[in-house]
Amino acid sequence: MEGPITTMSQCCIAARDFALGDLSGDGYPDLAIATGYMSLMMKASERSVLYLNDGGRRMWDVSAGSGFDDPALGISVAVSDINRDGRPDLFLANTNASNRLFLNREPGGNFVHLDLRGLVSNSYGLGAEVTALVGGKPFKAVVQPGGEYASSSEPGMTIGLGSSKAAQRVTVMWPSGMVQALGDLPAGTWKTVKEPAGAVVDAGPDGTASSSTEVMLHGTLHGTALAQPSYSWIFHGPTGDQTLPGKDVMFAPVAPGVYSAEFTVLDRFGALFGSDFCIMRVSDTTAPTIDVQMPPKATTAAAVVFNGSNITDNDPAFKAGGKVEWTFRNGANTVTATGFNPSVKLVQPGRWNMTVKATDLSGNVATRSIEFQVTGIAPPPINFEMVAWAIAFVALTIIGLAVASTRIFRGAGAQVPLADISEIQPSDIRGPHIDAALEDDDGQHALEEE
Ligand SMILES: [Ca+2]
Ligand SMILES: [Ca+2]
Ligand SMILES: [Ca+2]
Repeated sequence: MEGPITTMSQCCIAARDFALGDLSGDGYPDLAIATGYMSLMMKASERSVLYLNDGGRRMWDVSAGSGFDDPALGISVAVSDINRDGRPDLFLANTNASNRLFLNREPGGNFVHLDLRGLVSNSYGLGAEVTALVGGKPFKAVVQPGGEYASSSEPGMTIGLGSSKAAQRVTVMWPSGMVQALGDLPAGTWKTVKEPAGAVVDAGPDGTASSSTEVMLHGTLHGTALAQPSYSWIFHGPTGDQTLPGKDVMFAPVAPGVYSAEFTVLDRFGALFGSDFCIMRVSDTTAPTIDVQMPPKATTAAAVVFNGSNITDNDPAFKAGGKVEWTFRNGANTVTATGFNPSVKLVQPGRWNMTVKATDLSGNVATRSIEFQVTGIAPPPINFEMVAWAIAFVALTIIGLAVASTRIFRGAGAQVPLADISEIQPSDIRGPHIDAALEDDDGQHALEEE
């Protein structure tokens, strides 16, 4: 609770447990301390201590006469308005004496009491922050009843008003982050506050869009306000996910298709508070883009491949299902082709006009025309070296044929190798055919007879 403790009446209290509660109903928390220090040093004469908060300026020790400081080893203290009179009472648990319940008879001011019931948050709204204006001053307290040793204060919240007639602009900020405004509550109000359960995250209705127009989407949170929320949209589409921060966003789809648009709300701790989605159907109103790579040379000699690989469209299905048509014109000559990379033979030399027409799956059309030159087939240049080789080849062939003819006619079948005749020995010209010619009648060789 707010209301700073500025001065302690004494120091070095061996506190075993403590509890805060506005015992005096002035809007400032008071303090009860159980001092039964559980150690070998503990003394049966320990006293629990009670302090009243003097308007945030100092703490007064009011133990004496309250009965709260009777000698006993107090180990646990809790605050709860037992008799429901708007004044928090005290419960003190002792180890060596009876437990004690103290009813609060401090003459105090007005009050407003709130009991919180969480629905999205925890049941008692533990951790909820309650703020208000009391007598023109801000009041702020956190519902945190637990924490005492083996006990718990009640989870309710008492707003001490002093002499003020009302707590103004009372607001509960729930642990969920939902902010619930209660308005002005008059003194004596005893109210059970339920956390809003009807909080609905709404992405809005399903809709349509096109690839050439933006659409604004509005996310809403019905039924409550949320403290420090974070809003975002995630569009799950044909080309992947796209995230846009904010509650109201401009949806500018590029690719056509069906998108799931998910609106997400995070609470102040970054935890998911809720989400919703809608369906956006995006039509294709964007024509393809034509980018053609012209071949470096086009001749009548051979077919040429025209590169349309860079013809693209916003529709990812274009490459598979789109249509690309090519028309080549040269006077009365017309050649057509289809596909992204057609192979085209243009037999007429001269200036040609090429028109490329790309049509996406939704019927959007783009065209582009390009002029280019087709060259004819020129006679090959004379290569004198080749001519010389050819002449030489022909000459050698003629010579070879002549030699062969000569040998055939001269030899009449005598297969005698040409040689220096002076070196020819009789045996060199001996052979079956010679031998037969030189044999005499008695079968002897004529040369041998010589
Ligand atoms: Ca007080
Ligand atoms: Ca009471
Ligand atoms: Ca398109």
